[in-house]
Amino acid sequence: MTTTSLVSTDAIRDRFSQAMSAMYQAEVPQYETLLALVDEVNRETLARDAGLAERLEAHDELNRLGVERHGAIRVGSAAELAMLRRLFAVMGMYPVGYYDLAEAGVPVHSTAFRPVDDAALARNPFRVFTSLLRLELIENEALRERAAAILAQRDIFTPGARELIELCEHQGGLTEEQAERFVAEALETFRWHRDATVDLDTYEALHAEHRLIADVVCFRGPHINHLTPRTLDIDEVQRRMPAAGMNPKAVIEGPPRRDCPILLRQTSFKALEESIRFASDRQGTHTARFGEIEQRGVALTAEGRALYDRLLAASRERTAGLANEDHQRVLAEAFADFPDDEAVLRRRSLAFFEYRLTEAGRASGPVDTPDPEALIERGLVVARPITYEDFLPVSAAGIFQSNLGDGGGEAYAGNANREAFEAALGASVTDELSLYAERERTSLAAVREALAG
Ligand code: OOG
Ligand code: NI
Repeated sequence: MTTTSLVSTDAIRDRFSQAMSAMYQAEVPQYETLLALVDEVNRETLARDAGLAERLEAHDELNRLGVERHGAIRVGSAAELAMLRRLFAVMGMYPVGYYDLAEAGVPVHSTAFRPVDDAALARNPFRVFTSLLRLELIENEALRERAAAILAQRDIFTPGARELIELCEHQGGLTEEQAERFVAEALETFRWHRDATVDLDTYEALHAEHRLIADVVCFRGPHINHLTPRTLDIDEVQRRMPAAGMNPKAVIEGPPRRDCPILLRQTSFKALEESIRFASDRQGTHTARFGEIEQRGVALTAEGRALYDRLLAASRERTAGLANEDHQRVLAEAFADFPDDEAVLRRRSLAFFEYRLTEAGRASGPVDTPDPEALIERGLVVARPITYEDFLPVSAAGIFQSNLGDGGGEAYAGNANREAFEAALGASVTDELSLYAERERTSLAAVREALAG
């Protein structure tokens, strides 16, 4: 192979996420409004909280604050999902996590394509939550077959994208010029199409079965259905959305506001009704695209996650039907049993931390203990919460459902089927917990080794 230099996967992902953002802002003007609101609230939050501003600056996060954190698409077949896996690999994005949403009445299962190592996450953490329609859950056999037949006829990738993916796989990367073409070609897969591939009657039949089925089956491609910037104050953005002309979903998903944020909090403006031209020239509408915001906290261990799931489940009856302010208040009460102190989260192994030497630690000679808490007490080591980089099935279902109208919530009989998902994907999904555990373990081992003398 020649020594023509190849662009890093991180750089390609960064450019792609920027191109996607520009496209989505042009396609959905209300998303631009959301970005402006998020920016305004972020600025105010930073002005009010100098400590936060300093921490973000120190971790080199300030200049990337405005960069989108994730987006989402839904595809219809194994072939589409498997090709997407190869497309995302060009950008250093790999399938992490398995999410079953059938239980929550959404006939899909999902993964997140995302960067995996620390450096890549720090450079640009852009992820795409990717759902595969589970046609097998459609009971009406004729409709199921019709949907499969329609899907079999489309190719959601451009020939150029296919070529460049193959080239990348053979070459081990893309050159500058190829990367630029790749971004443009890949973007086509995510573009909105005002023309449906089916007639209005077919759309309506699929829509009546489940709105999501119509969304996946009736168009030329899996249009990006939302993008999600990072907010520093999700409660405030939620409050201000109506005045800025947006219709927020009823409640913020995830844990309540806390001193030590955990996992992921999310909310969105609801999907807009957009006009569509159906085959044989009839007009109609389709509701699919929205804008979301997220605020992330520390990743939880299996124990921490079990506690989170338990408290969330226990709060469900009490929060049902409440408007956001009350919902959040009751949720906060329900989470009183979840320690809200970094040291306690660490000592009780509820959350993951990354250990580093302090200056004193670097200057120190050998130490007589490997116990991280003792090392922290002596000022030789600091522990920093590891940010949760993944998604939450209950929250994801809440986001889906806020856009499905009434009656979208009945569970499907089919169970989670990770094997089937992985078979469709053509690869296994990485277990997210193992990634955090590994990062914690490596950091602790390095610190111990340095202090062991
Ligand atoms: C995906 C909804 C889930 C999230 O952030 O949890 C999601 C979709 O609507 O396709 O994006
Ligand atoms: Ni999302």
